[in-house]
Amino acid sequence: MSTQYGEKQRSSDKAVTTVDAVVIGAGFSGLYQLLCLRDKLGLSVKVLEKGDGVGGTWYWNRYPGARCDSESHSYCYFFSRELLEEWEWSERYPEPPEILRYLNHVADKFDLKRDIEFGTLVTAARYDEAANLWDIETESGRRYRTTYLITAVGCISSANIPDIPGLRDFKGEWYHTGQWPHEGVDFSGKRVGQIGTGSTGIQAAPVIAAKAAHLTVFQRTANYSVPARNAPLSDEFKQYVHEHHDEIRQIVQSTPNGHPFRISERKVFDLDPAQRQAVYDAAWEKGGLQFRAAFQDLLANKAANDTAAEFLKNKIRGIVRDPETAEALADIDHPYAAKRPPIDTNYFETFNRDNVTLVNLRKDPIERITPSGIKTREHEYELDVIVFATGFDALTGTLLRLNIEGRDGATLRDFWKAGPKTYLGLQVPGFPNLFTITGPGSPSVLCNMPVAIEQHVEWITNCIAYMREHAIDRCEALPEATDKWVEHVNEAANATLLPQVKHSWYLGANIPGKPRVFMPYAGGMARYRAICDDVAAKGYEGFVFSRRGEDTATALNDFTAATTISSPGV
Ligand code: NA7
Repeated sequence: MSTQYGEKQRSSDKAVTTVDAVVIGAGFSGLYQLLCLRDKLGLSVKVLEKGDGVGGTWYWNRYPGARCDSESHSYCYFFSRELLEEWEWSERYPEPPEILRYLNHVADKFDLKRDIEFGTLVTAARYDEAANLWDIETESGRRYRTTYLITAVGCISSANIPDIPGLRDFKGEWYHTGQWPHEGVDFSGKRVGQIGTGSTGIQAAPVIAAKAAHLTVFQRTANYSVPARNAPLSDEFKQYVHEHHDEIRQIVQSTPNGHPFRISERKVFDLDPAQRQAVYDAAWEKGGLQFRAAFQDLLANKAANDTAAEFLKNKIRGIVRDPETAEALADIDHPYAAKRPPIDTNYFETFNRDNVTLVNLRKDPIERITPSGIKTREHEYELDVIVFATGFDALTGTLLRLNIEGRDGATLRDFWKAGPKTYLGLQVPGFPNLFTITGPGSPSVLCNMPVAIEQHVEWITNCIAYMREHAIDRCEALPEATDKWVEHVNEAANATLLPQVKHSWYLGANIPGKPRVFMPYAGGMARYRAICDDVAAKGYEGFVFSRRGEDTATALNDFTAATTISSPGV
């Protein structure tokens, strides 16, 4: 224990809680991690959660129009047959209140809340090498000591509020969609300005426009969107789900993106233009993220992608009546689905309303926020409310804000200053026994999240179980394995069109000064799962196991040498 920290520790001993594991966050990942460590392994566990309830993303994102864009029957846990059988979703894409009901049901069913400290913001975590324990500080002053520290903080939980001059002087109300007031916002009779046209802005605009006196949408980058075709689930579909849990699980766990549909095996240029048009027409009618599964090569071949892009741009031109607005909305500069592809309910139709205006920031950029609205280079827009649908400091933002210090006081912020480096998205060298659920370098946001989460939680649980069975105190990613994994993450991304979008948050480009590194693993969830299984089967290849008091050079497994990333060819 370092002197400085040791002194602090003694002065507030009473407020220190010691447990086997601390999990940060009580969303999908934190709840399941608690259940696994406590009820399967018998560990003492505390979950530290900033919010006053479970739900993670869904606790915070309650903006108008918020809806999950994974289909409900796949946006759930698959680990418990009983849970699958007793829960019934009501719509194709659930809204936050329904997802929160589901997660509260899970938390109550498995009696999880007694081990969750709500309203607890973690402000720092330091590894104490001599004790092989993590010391965790919280905003309230309460402290925790733990062997295993597991972050379950989600990938899109740190709001990005752009630093536009003048915001402080704005006399109206303003909100970020990811920090939405729980009591809601009344837009009636108000002039609303919405900045941002990502998945969130595209969901929010139609709902805000239906209430507000006027909505002005400030668009920097035009975006594709496919109709979600949300609807209540029919009795027939609910019956199908109840009878096919195993099959649905098998599909979500074997597809590259964890969704309950398979990607077509046909390629775009296998079909003639008329046949292709028929495929796109059918996919448009079906709606949702499934559109990108219409052909197997949409994300690998630019010419193939161009055909989808042109189809979707033509849809915009066909829907939006004002030609100038239609052109600004269809002036999309990146391949379809190379940025996160939104799905919507009447987004483009919203621009046919008399009370909606589109401002094309590429032609007329925002200069500043004034006390009464937003001033672009050429116009001034009087506003009562500004809605920032401006996204998140994704994948790394929340992890860095935890102020994590590993071995020898090295900080995660410093280790990641040129971009995140992890082994399998699960661990970082120099940070023993720290596990990052859906961390950068894992499929995370490129996958239906609960599917990625279940795999990570189970892998971490098995790893900790293995350590305990073999009296191993410490697990740490090897630097060589980490470098190879980072290389592999880059290769996987470069085999797709994804890194070609220079302004994508997958690359960190939405945050000024953030290193431009492609962060999620684009090699597919099924392949990733097989790689992780293989690593574990080989005695946790690429990780080093050691006992307290021993250094990593006397590792208990055989993998101190550089390892190769096995590619099981799935
Ligand atoms: P996104 O996808 O990051 O979208 C943010 C939007 O805000 C996007 O249109 C940005 O334009 C825009 N933006 C950001 N900063 C500015 C400034 N300074 N000026 C103008 N416009 C700006 O976030 P979402 O919340 O929509 O979606 C995040 C994920 O949440 C989504 O993938 C789902 O998984 C759920 P840009 O494209 O950067 O030019």
